Amino acid sequence: MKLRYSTTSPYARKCWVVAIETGLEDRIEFLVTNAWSPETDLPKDNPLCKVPALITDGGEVLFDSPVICEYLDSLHGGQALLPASGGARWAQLRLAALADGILDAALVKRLELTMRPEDKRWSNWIDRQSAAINRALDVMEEECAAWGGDFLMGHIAAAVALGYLDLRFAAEDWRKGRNRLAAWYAVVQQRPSMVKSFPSE
Ligand SMILES: N[C@@H](CCC(=O)N[C@@H](CS)C(=O)NCC(=O)O)C(=O)O
Repeated sequence: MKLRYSTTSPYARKCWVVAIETGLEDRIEFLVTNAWSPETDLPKDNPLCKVPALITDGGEVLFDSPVICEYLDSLHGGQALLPASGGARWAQLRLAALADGILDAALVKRLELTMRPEDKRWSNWIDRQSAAINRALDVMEEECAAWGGDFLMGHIAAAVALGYLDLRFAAEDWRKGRNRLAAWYAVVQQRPSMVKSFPSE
């Protein structure tokens, strides 16, 4: 398999963490891809021109990150990162969606702040993203005590989202007023999968 990724893409990092956690990393060739380069050939694999994109051994291309993560989870014989059915499955899917929503809002905010000319920025739009991120973090703060020692699909997405906030919005300090979530993250960020996939510019 080949994973088109970038070293700072949190969506790609989720796939990388899943690959390590499931013991599949050695079966994947990692291909650094700059989705923003005008010369990129990424659209031949992903018409949306986004990373990550996974080219399977059969030559099929999978995107986006939740699909790739679930596909990888289907390839190993260990404990499923996404429970097959029941409440546990919905809990992980819901948490993963919450975490991906943080990423989506954070990325919109970052693009607005780094790519759009300053005089064309829309502060209400930026504030709306910040509010969504903060509400989602508050939900995680309320719920994380029940996550226990598991590191399943939703937990991976949550850890990667928090890591991305540290990378791009450190000054906003998501930990403030969220001691339980901060304590949870302090533990999971030390997992070998999180250490190895730590973003590099
Ligand atoms: N929903 C997608 C989001 C992927 C995404 O937005 N990737 C960014 C990099 S972090 C990208 O490639 N952006 C290029 C673009 O939006 O044109 C996923 O989960 O994979």
